[in-house]
Amino acid sequence: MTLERTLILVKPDGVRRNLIGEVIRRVETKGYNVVALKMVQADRSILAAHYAEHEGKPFYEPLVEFMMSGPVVAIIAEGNRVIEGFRKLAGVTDPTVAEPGTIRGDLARDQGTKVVQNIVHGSDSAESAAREIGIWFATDVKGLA
Ligand code: D4T
Repeated sequence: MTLERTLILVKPDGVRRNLIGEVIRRVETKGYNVVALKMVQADRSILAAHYAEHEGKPFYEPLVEFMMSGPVVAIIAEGNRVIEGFRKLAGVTDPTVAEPGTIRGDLARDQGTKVVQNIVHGSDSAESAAREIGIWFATDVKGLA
C-alpha cells in the first residue's frame, strides 16, 4: 500500500474562472479523498517558500505576481499513489500540449503571458508533498502533513 497525500493548488486563474468545483470534481471522481481545503490570499513569503526551486529563473517574478493576483484554493488529497495520479489528471505544464482529458488540456490554453497560467499545481514527489503541505497548512490541525 502506498497511501499518500499531495498538495493541490487551484491557482488564481482557476478561481477567477469558477473552476474550483471542476478541479475538485475530477479529484473526487477519480476516487481520491479531499482531506483538507481552504482559500488563501498568498503573500510573497509563502510563494518564495513554495517556489524556492525556481528563484532566479526568468519566469519567477511573473509567477509570484500571478500567484498573488487573487486567491488560491489549497487542497490536501489522499489516496494510493495520489501524487502521481494527480499529476496525470493535471497534464503537463504547458496547456497547449497538455493532453485533452487532463485538467490543463481541457481547461487552459496559452494566454500569451510571461508565466504559464495552467489552473492547478500538484506536488511532484513525496518529499515535495510533505514540504508543501507544511507550507500551506502550517498553522492548521496537527497531523495533516
Ligand atoms: P506547478 O509547480 O505549478 O504544478 O507546475 P509544474 O510542476 O507543472 O511546473 P513547474 O514547477 O516546473 O513550474 C512552476 C510554474 O511556473 C510556470 N512556468 C514553468 C512558466 O511560466 N514557464 C516555465 O518555463 C516553467 C518551467 C508554470 C508553473
